[in-house]
Amino acid sequence: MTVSNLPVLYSFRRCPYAMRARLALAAAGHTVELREVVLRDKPAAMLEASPKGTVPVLVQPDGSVLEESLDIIQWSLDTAGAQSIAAKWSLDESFGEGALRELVAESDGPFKAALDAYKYPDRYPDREPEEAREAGSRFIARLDAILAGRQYLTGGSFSAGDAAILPFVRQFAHVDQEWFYDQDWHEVIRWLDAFKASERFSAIMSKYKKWEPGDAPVLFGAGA
Ligand SMILES: N[C@@H](CCC(=O)N[C@@H](CS)C(=O)NCC(=O)O)C(=O)O
Repeated sequence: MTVSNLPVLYSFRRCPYAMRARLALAAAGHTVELREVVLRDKPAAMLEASPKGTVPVLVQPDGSVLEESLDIIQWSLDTAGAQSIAAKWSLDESFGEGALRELVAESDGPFKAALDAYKYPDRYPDREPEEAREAGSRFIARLDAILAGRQYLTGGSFSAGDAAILPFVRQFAHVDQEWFYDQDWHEVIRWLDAFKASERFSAIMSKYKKWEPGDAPVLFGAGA
């Protein structure tokens, strides 16, 4: 396969949406050309493909564009190699696809809003950081209950749900690690710490220099 046949992923290392897209692409066994974006100086080629200007963006060789991280996860699952990981939203009947999607929606909605207000109090003067942390904590407590007795959200295998939610829980934990690790969330702390120590995580957190047109292609994923 030549590089020109590979999808192009516009990505930003620390963006949790881009992180979950990279997690899903890697877990599904895909190889893409990664173009590291600096958000204050987005490349024209990315904006041409996706004028809304958020990362991640996945541009296929035929020119079609996925510009939402959940769509990139879904594409990763739909096209995953048969032998790849838990390439499903759910592997466990007791916590099915609908429930997992609802959990991801809560993560992307109320939890993300609480995370932002807690992490960036100056940007959200109308919301008390303590109240925001409390609201976020309710979601963490919900995850803690789900994770009791399971290694991952849907059972014994890393799933799209773990990929979709973990980068945001990591951000929440990092606002005040001392406080977070002092809470009674043993299951979430175990799940988060195992993720942070995993090969899977280090493989998606490599550092790349900002992409410039004409750069030699940088491959990311299974075939990199
Ligand atoms: N709904 C989008 C959200 C992506 C998003 O907001 N990404 C942020 C970075 S984490 C971004 O690109 N913001 C644009 C900017 O800061 O200019 C998705 O799921 O892909």
